[in-house]
This record gives sequence, C-alpha cells and structure tokens, in this order.
Amino acid sequence: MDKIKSLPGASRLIRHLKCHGVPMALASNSSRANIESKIAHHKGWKECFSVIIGRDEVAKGKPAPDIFLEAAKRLNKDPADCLVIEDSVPGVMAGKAAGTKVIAVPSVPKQTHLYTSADEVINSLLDIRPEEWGLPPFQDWIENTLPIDPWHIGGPVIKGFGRGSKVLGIPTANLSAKDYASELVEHPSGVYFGWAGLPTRGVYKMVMSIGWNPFFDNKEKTIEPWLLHDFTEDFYGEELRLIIVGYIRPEANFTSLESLVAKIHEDREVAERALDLPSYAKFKGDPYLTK
Ligand code: ADP
Ligand code: RBF
Ligand code: MG
Repeated sequence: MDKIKSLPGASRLIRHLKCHGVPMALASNSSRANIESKIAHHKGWKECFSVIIGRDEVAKGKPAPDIFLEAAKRLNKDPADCLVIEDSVPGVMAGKAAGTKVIAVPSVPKQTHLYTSADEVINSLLDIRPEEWGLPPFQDWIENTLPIDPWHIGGPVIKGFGRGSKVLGIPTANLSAKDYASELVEHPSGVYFGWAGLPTRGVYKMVMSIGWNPFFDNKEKTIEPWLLHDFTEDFYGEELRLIIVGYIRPEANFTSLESLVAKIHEDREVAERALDLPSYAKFKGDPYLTK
C-alpha cells in the first residue's frame, strides 16, 4: 500500500501527547488490517497508541458510538474524559453519541458548517491548543509563532483582485496558486511569515496569507505576501522568491474591514519581531532568494 502523507501537525501532536504520557487510541472506520498497514509507514507512531481499533472490531461503524465507546473502555477511561479528534462528519457524530468531547478538523475546506455538533472546529492540527482541553500545552511556539519546515516557492508576481492596496492599504504581491496546487494542499491555509527576495531589488521580511480570505469569501485560493518595505513602484511580472519559515494563525472572518486591517497589522508586528530571532533570521541569506 502507498505511503499516505501525514496531515500537517499530526506527528507533532502525537509525539507531544506521547511525551507527556497522555494515553491515546486510534479508532478508524477502516479495517484493523488496513490501519496497521498504513501506520507502519510512519516511524514511531504505532508505539504512541495504547489502543488501536478498526471497524471490524465493533458491531456498528461511525456514526454509531460503538467504536469510541470501545476505545474508551480499552483505555480504561470514562468517555466524558476523552477528547476525540475527527476529520469526518460521521466521526464527529460518533464521538458526540459516545459522550466524548470532539474537535473537528474538516478534511474538506469551507465545509465547517457541516460540523456544528463538534465542541470546536479548527482549520488544521496546527491550531490545536491542548491546554484548552486540560492537556499539557505545546512548548514549540516562540513569541506567538510556530516554526515550520521551511517551504520555498517562487514565480512571477501576478494581478489579484486589486483590493489589497485600494481597500485595505495593504499591498500583497500575489503568486499564482495554480502553479503550487500540490504544495498548497499539503499546507493548511493561514497566515505565515518568512523572507521574500526580488532578485533585482533585495531581500525583505514578509507576512502572508494563504487561503480563501473568508472576509471576502473568495472562490479561489490565493497566495499573498505583504513585503515589509516601502516600495516606490509596483513590481508586477517580476520574479518573487519566498521562504516561509513560520505559522501565525488560521485565516479568520471579521465583522468589519477595520478589524481585518487591525489584525493584519498585528500579524505584521509579530512577523517583524520574530524574523530577528536567530532561528528565523538565518534564512535571510539563502541563495534561493537572490539567484
Ligand atoms: P493585486 O490584487 O493585484 O495583488 P494589490 O493591491 O495587492 O493588488 O497590490 C499589489 C502590488 O503592489 C504588488 O503586485 C506589487 O507590485 C506592489 N507592491 C508595492 N509595495 C508592495 C509591498 N510592500 N508588498 C507587496 N506588494 C507591493
Ligand atoms: N483575509 C481574510 O479574509 N481573513 C484573514 O484572516 C486574513 N489575514 C491576512 C493576513 C495577512 C498577513 C495578509 C497580508 C492578508 C490577510 N488577509 C486575510 C487577506 C486580505 O483579505 C487580502 O490580502 C485582500 O483581500 C487583498 O487581496
Ligand atoms: Mg495582492
């Protein structure tokens, strides 16, 4: 069977909980054999779960509660003391029917309205705050930023909807999302930061949004870096190189344009400060930005 890529943040979450001695069960609607063969591709994962249960080990699959009731029983826990993390609607229903708390991480973007029975709906596993559920907090956030494996993308600056500068006073040098379709599915939408290179001009700090801009409800995903520098002219068509080094927050909706703009300025300050930290600053000299 092919290796299935793990979701962004999955490995980090599992290792964190394992490290802190939090008992975990893996409960899936696929067969036990199928789970075993999939998990074998991820080194160290199997050992993290004290219980693994497949659809073939209970009478009824999700959305019935059976699988989570059985998982709780084997963990020796009351379901009310368990937290289920689910990506599917039937899975959320099964967790609630079993009496657990449920966090939904929808596998299909823009479908959050289908998951309303969950206790919380988050955009990606990067957004889990374990302390909100009585679990030990992550310790890898640095000054309100989460370091990620650096991600390199580049291409000519394209035209967007033309509202960055005009409506928000925040110009963003858009890259074509189509050229990065496969990378974009691997990376959750959200607000990130890093370094931007314009080979004929220089290297600049940048803070960016990747996603559907919920405030404007775009139909297409956009990649929009705001270069933290005052330019005297536009640079449409010029080659732009980005090294994305950290994550700040999921994209959000806002009740007013002013609150969206204020939040983006807050993001700018977070990025500006973080990029001076050695662990992020070291990418500034990467030849990818200037070649
Ligand atoms: P669009 O919707 O076409 O992207 P914007 O209003 O977002 O329009 O304007 C972006 C353009 O402004 C960029 O393509 C770039 O040429 C220019 N620009 C000027 N200053 C900046 C900056 N600091 N960061 C990003 N783009 C800038
Ligand atoms: N748009 C949203 O709808 N929600 C957001 O949370 C959001 N965050 C952003 C953060 C940054 C750092 C930047 C540069 C843009 C963000 N935007 C967000 C996108 C903004 O709506 C977009 O740049 C404009 O629509 C111009 O295309
Ligand atoms: Mg733009």
